[in-house]
Amino acid sequence: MTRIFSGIKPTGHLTLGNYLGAVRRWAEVDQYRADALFSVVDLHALTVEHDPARVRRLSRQAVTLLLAAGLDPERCTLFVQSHVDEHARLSYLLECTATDGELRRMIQYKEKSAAARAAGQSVRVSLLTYPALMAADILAYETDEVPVGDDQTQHVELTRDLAVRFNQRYGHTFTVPRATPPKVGARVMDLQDPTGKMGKSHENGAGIVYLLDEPDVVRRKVMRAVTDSGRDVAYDREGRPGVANLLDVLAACGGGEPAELAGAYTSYGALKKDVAEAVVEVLRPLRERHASLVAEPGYVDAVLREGAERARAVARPVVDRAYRAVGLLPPG
Ligand code: AQP
Repeated sequence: MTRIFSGIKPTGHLTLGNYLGAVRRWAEVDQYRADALFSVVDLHALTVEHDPARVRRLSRQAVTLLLAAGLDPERCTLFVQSHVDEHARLSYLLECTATDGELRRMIQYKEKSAAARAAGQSVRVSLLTYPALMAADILAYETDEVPVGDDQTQHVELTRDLAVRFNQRYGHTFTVPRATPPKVGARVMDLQDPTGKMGKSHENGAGIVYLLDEPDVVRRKVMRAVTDSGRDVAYDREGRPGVANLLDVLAACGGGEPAELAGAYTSYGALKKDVAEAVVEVLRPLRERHASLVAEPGYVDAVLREGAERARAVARPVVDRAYRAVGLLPPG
């Protein structure tokens, strides 16, 4: 059976980008067709300045939202990364497989290290080694497919390179995975800066629709989305990224092809109204289920306990094998 692994970082409140680009497909498709593991990858949230209490709170909220979005613990394994030691154990071996040049070439490292320096902050070593940890997340589970949005495909490519290199050097140890981006919703852009992705850790909340936003907040954000000075509605990602993003979101929420949907509108106002209502409807059941799950903390704890146990049982033999392969003496 195909094995799937994917994760989400507790670096902010989950966004519409997370949902349309990743979580919806995990819930609606992936957990039914494969042996799927999904993780709130909390160690990754420590690679930049962080507030411990916030990371803890956001980790729990992310798990609760994933359940609310439809992940079914009877069908998939849902766990928190730091509950399974094998991720950190394997990450070190992969740091010993990667080169510093490879890690420095990662777009995310370049962007985030530049932003930290510009803000007068130092850059944590873990920001550079982040892709080795991400590779460990994937390779520990003999993963075949990694369903991620476009923004993560470079890291999955590096994971493939590391797996191939490790296997060549030390003997076959890892399955070589591949990224599987969704057909629609692969890259939801920020409503205020449609040339940049809608990312949960980004500063400008006005351009980001959070999954727990009240319907009126969603409407306001969509109605204020940046478009351009043109009047006719056309789908042109390069020339008119704001309008194209709205059409992409409409297609992802309500169906249809963005370019065809454009033909039904003669004004930006009408388009925005329909986008806002489509998003509100997609988020409504999710917000309702989230509210009832918050009232059942014991259930969420039990899901996480069992998820970590199942994940550990898969990862441990793989990571032990990798430790032996590189020449580390097994404990007696
Ligand atoms: N805007 C997006 N459009 C489509 N997919 C997206 N994903 C994230 N943003 C978009 C996908 O959601 C999954 C989990 O993402 P993440 O937690 O790694 O990224 P984030 O929400 O973008 O969080 P950050 O902290 O704000 O991320 P960075 O550091 O990248 O700026 C992934 O499958 C991702 O592709």
